[in-house]
Amino acid sequence: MLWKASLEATCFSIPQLPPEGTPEVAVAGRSNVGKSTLINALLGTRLAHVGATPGKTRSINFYSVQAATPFRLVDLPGYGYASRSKAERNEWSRLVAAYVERRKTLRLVCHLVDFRHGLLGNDRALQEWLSGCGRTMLVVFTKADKVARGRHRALLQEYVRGGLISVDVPVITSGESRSGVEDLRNFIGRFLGGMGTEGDGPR
Ligand SMILES: Nc1nc2c(ncn2[C@@H]2O[C@H](COP(=O)(O)OP(=O)(O)O)[C@@H](O)[C@H]2O)c(=O)[nH]1
Ligand SMILES: [Mg+2]
Repeated sequence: MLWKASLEATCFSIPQLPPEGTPEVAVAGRSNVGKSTLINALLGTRLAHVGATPGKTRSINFYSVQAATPFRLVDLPGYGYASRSKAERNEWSRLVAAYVERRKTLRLVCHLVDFRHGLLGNDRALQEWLSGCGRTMLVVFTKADKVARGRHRALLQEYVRGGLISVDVPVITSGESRSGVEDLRNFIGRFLGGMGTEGDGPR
């Protein structure tokens, strides 16, 4: 099923966050992991800005998505961009922490990880933090077009054995070739559709 989406809000500070409403699916990952590219592929638009220079997005962007279960896709600013100033990093963590730790309508966090590299130190830190907050996450590998097709299975197994937290088998995607994008769209649709009125996950 096709989704229709529009940019609902761009927030640089806590008071700018839109009121809690429809369920939210957030997308998180290191700067340059391919977050904007994947969001555009998922939504079938060019709403998200694909950057040549990493670490530019400091805002949380909310996309309102019309689907079988309407929801908001939430673009969290990327982390791990070292040359940012300390003050800027603090501002980042305050805003993201306020959102991730307190948002009642946040149902799922898609954790984007570069398929070529697997989980790096700060990816593991993110996973621990999210699970400590009781958040449900799904690992989504990106840039799969950069890895030979024949290696996908073994590499996925290697990453899973190396330890990762994911509510289901990680989805392998490429925003560039669009492979896996439909699988992710279907997963999100099923996940949101399967939620009880209490907001429970599907399984
Ligand atoms: N080969 C390839 N390059 C990608 C893919 N997704 C993103 N990129 C490139 O990676 C860079 C960062 O992408 P962007 O979506 O802005 O990453 P973000 O910082 O996580 O939002 C850009 O140069 C993109 O063209 C992908 O699936 N395959
Ligand atoms: Mg981006």
